[in-house]
Amino acid sequence: MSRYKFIHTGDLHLGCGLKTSGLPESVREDLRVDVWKALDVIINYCRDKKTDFLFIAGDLFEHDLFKMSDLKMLASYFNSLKDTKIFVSPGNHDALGGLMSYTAVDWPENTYIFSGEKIEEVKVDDWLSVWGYGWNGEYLKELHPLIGAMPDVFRTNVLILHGDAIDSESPYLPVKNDLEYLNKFDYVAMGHIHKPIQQSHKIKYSGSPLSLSFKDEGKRGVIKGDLAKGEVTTEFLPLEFRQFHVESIEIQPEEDYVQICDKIKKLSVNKNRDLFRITLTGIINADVDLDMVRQGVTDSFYHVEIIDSSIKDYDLESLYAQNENNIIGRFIKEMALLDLNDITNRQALYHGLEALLQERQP
Ligand SMILES: [Mn+2]
Repeated sequence: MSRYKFIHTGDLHLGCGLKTSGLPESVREDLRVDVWKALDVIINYCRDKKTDFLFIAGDLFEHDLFKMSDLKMLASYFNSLKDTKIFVSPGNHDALGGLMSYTAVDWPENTYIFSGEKIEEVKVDDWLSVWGYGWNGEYLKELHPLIGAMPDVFRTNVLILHGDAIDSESPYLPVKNDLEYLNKFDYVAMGHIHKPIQQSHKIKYSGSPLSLSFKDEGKRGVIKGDLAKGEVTTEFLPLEFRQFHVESIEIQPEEDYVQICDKIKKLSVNKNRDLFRITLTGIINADVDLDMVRQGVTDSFYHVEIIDSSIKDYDLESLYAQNENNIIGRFIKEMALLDLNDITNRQALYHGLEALLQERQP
């Protein structure tokens, strides 16, 4: 063949616990199901579009949480692809030396797991080579010891690698200073960074195919590409999964409970699917109970977190009348000499009051 189609993915983290995400267990359970759904979508895409190669750049699963039945399920998915050859370069979470490892099951004939001592070449046909390397342990400090044979410039060479092309100090195979070597390949399918990032026109991260935390804002998907002699073209293919949104809203002191709830609800999109973290800023009416606001908006979202960075709007006159002879009263009097229409002065006043009032509480 003179032309091939491929999909490049990685960092699915199948079997992940998401314990550190801070999300409620019901949401984590949905996300764990979503990860398998993402694999299902990718496998079906390869089958429907008659994709020749599936390149998986590591962290396909979590070795310490994955069960034997999960590994067999993965193998059965791979086995269902009759016309696609699958190449896997294991990463730090699915390392060959992990608690659960690729070595524990037999893989179908269409699957190749890179497990050599060095970066290894598979000659696919008379012009195309696919190279890869599988991690054994948790950390890899440098690329140099992994380099064996050099790619033949007269062939078209694809490298699948799990490592860090962004941070040169990373303990996860830093390759930022190895661009001369990486550029010998026509395409480098990278894994480890969860965001889709193009390090250069031929060194690319597909990112994980779905978002799993508020750190993963924005679209996620896979890279689809075409391989021809000496020529690789790629395109990002977004997948439709839950999105995480981080937003902020400025509250005005004149807004009441219903108005504030409505303002928050307006942010909701994909009501039954997406997750929101909304920070409230500005000055909020002291009579509005934020716990009630949280309850009032919860049904408009699949999951919403309201973070309060607002300042309470105090009734200064009555507060002064009650505290004329103590430090609170003196503070209000002092601050009143400043221009209180100025937002910075007002915030200083409210922050100071908040601190003083809290101190006074038993
Ligand atoms: Mn990784």
